[in-house]
Parts: sequence; structure tokens; C-alpha cells
Amino acid sequence: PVHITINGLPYTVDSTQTILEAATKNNVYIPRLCFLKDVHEEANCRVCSVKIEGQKNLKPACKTLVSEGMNIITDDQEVYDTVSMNLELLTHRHHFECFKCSREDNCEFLDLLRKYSIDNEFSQLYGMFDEENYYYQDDNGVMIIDSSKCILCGRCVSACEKQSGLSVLHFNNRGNKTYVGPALFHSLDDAGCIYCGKCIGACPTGALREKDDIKNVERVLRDPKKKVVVQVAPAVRAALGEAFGYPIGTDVEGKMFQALKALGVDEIMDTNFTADLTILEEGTEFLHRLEHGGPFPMFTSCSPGWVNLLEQYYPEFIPNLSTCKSPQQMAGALIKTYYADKMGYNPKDIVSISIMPCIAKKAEARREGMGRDGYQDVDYVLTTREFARLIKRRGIDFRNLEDSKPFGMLATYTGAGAIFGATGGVMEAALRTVSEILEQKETPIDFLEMRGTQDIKEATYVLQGKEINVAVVHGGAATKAFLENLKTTEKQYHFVEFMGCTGGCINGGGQPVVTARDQETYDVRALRASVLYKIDEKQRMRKSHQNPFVQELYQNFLEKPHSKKSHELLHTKYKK
Ligand code: HC1
Ligand code: SF4
Repeated sequence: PVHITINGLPYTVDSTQTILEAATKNNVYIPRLCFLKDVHEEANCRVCSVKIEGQKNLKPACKTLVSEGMNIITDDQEVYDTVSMNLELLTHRHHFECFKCSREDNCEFLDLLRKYSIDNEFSQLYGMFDEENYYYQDDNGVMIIDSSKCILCGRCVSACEKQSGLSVLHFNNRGNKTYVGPALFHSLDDAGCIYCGKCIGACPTGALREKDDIKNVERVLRDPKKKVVVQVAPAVRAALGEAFGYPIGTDVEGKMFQALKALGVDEIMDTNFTADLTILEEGTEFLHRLEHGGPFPMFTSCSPGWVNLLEQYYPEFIPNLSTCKSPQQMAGALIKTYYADKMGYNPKDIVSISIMPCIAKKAEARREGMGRDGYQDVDYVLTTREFARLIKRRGIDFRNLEDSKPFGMLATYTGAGAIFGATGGVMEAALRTVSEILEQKETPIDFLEMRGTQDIKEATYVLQGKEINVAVVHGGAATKAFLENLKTTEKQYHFVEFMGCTGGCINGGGQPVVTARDQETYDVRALRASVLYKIDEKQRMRKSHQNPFVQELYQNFLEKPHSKKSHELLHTKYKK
């Protein structure tokens, strides 16, 4: 440890810390903008400038290590003026249309402009925005790059590289024409984007965002001829509250369902239900592969970011991928067939909407084979963020909503369905069912080796006297490392869960954006995951095959896992 002072007060801090870390740990506020811990630590915005006694120039707190006897000033007039000037410079190229910006409530840039009272200066600069110099891309139907909001901090470029293991985004052009976007190529698709949305989660402004479907959803909600059926993904309830001021890790499941009622939707379903259904289809597929000697390892197929990565970068592994559609698409298919039939609705009058923590789900809904007779099984996908905005736009007082729970068809779930949204959850859910079928007796519920935020988790379970090697991998970077190793390793894996996002869906690219400071302060992934594991613990039934409505669905409609009907509705093909 070393002894330092900050603004005259003494602190004993770790010698490996930067000034920013030491200050933050001791509750001294230093602003930051381009800094995102472990992702982007380049010191190019100079918003975290501080004064060190005895040194001539101000130093970036994010990059300067503390040392014995260091006296640091974070807030005298010179520091304040410098930070203000650095912020003001960034306003020159920013298009201030805050009223319609996806980050209207949590823009890190706007927050700093307010904190530093940049309002006067900014009004003089407002007219300087020049449309000609900006880059805009929205033709992929999933996400938008809008450089008129970009402050060139570089956080997205690093997030794509470090978290996805890809390098889709680059700084292009020079001078005041510099913009961030895919290099050389014209579209994100061509550049190999998997739509994980890690870049959106890293952006401090609204320069990167999902393609918004709020207006389309509002339109169908107003249309009396439409039956609006909504499904909600497991992970949404673990993060939606953040958009309404709840601490990270608050379970808002009850209010989430009540908000849907307040919006006037006709039927609420739970993707947790089809998560249970997925386990029966995928578990059966795994048992079939065990009987027939492979192909191994079998890969889970529910995360569309992961499926995009596999199809584009590792097509040689496509035979390993389970043929199961994701729970979102299984629900969509059932809504437009089984449910429509049961309710006597024409599927063409049903609008099926899903609320997802993910932007890649928007593309998944439009994949070939995800509908029939000219309609899509899932018509609109709203991210958790869009859902929160919709609730706010409709004037719903979320914090004062009562709790409610849907009891409709396809809304009942077991604990296994709930944990799908956290890394390792799909594997644990599958093991709960598969082990019981193989052992033909009651087997344990918890597979704790599958939990936690470690990049790659592995375990061996002995089932029916045979060693089954399983692994759980999440995030593009870890996925690439795992698959590269798989090409040469002697180890025989049997079953591997992959998720496109680190932490799984709870940390999906459509979840509320967590500011850089909160990302430093909280273990966001662990807190959100804990919501799902607590929901799991509360359930009376915690194994997917115990779900009585899944059993009923097989009895009345699908017959059995992998029946002809199941294949038609619940399974899919991949692009080579
Ligand atoms: Fe997921 Fe899934 S868990 S992919 O992470 O299998 O998005 O939450 O809905 O479909 O159930 C996401 C979450 C989600 C699917 C399920
Ligand atoms: Fe990169 Fe993912 Fe963003 Fe695409 S969505 S640019 S892969 S971080």
C-alpha cells in the first residue's frame, strides 16, 4: 500500500491502483467518459484529468498509477475549466436530439454536460452540426450506427474486439470526417457482425442502438382487429427494473407482467415455458446422440448471437448444433398454431411480440423457416430497453404497479426454465432432466459447477455408468478460444452450452445499459443472475419434464419429443 492525499484528505491505497480506481474506491468522484474498465482504458477523452502536486501538466486519472506521497487535486478551478473545455469540444460534433434518443434517460455524455453546466456554451454550438459529415447505417433491421451521436471514445471498438473476439468496428476516415463503423465493407452483415450488441452496451451515448419497433407495437396495440400475444424472456425480469431506478439485481417479474396488462395486450406468455419445452426436445436429441454415438459434442442452439458466430466463422461445426429452435421461436410457432387453434383465431390476426434481452433475436425472428403460410411466428421483438421506453411512453407508473402473474396457456414454468437466462442455465436445466431419464430415479437438482461467471466451465458427470463431459462457454471471445481448442484437443466433450454474451442473456445486448461507473462498482452479471437462481429456488417444480403444461402440450398436440409435428414446428436448419 501507498499513502496519498486526494483534495487534502489522506488515504492508504493499493500501489497497483490508478488514481481513478483509488478515488472511486474512496468515494471521490472523478468524471470519466472514454474509460470502460477492462474494455477501453486508452485515456483519449481527457475528461478524467486531475492535478498532481509538483507535476506540470494535468494527468488522466484512468491511466496514472498512484505512488507514495502523491498529492492529487480532482476539483480546483483549473481542473474544472479543463474538463469543461474537453467536454465542450465534444459537443461540436454531437447532434443533440435528446427527446428522441434511445439514451434519453441514461446518456453518460449528457449527464456530464449537465454536471459541468455546459448549457450556455452548448447553445452556441448547437447550429454547428453538419449532416454531410456523418455516417448512418440502419439497413440490417437489427441495429443502427449513427455517428452524429458518436463522440469517438472508442469504447464500442474495444468491446467488439475484447468481448466478442471480433473486429467489426473501426475508426474510418480522418479529421472531422472520422467515424466508427465497419471497415471496408458497406454493411454490418458483410463485416461479420453477430449482433451480440456488446458495442451498444459499451456506448456512452445513443450512437449505437437497436432498430426500434416501439411505434409498430403501439400501432398494433391500438388495432381492435389484432390479437396481441406477448412472450417475455427469462432474463428480462432480472434487469428491467434498472430502467425504473431499481438497484441492479432486483426481480421485477410481477410488475413486468402487470405492465403488460396495463398496456392492454390480449395474452401474456412466458418464454420460460418454451425453455422447459426446449429441454425436452434438446434432451431427447442428446439421448438420441448418446445412443447412436454422436455427433459429439452436441451444441445448444438457443442464443442467436452464438448461432450467428458459428454459421459465419465455424460452419464446419454446424452438424454439432442442436436442431432445436430457440425458446423464442418455439413459442412463436405454438402461438400461431396450437394457441390460435385453441382460441379459434386466424393466425393472420395474431400479432406475436417477444420481449428479449437481445438484439440478435430481431434477426432470428426473420430467419427462413421461422413461420408458415406467409407469416412470421414472431412479428416484433422488443429489447428490454424498448419495453421500458414503451412503458414510460404510455405513462405507466411502473414502480407503483401491483405484482401479477399470467395463468394463460404457455405461461407456466419450472425453475429450470427460469435459469436459461444465465450462463450455464441451459446446461443445468438439461442435466436435471437428462440425468433423471438416464438414471431412472430422482437425481439432484443443482449442478453448481455450471454456475458462475468464469468464461469456460467444465465438468464430468457419470450417468448410467458412462462419463459425460460437459462444458459451458459464453461470450464471443471465449467461444472462439474454445472452438479453436476443440479442433485439436483429444478430450471428448459430449454436450456444450454456448451463449453469445458473457454472463448469458442477463447480460444481453438488449438489456438496460449500465454506466461505466456502475460497471466498475457492481458485479452486474452476478447480481442479475442471482435473480434467476432465486426464482428457481422458489419454484415447487424445478425440472422441465415436471411442467404439467408441457406434458399436456405433448398429450394434446405434439405427441412426443421429436414427433413429426415437433420437427415441423420446433426444429430448424442452419446456413452453411
Ligand atoms: Fe435468452 Fe432463451 S435464455 S436465448 O438467453 O434460450 O435472449 O433470457 O429468451 O429464446 O428462454 C435471450 C434470455 C431467451 C430463448 C429462453
Ligand atoms: Fe461487434 Fe457485436 Fe457490435 Fe456486431 S453487435 S459490431 S459483433 S460488438
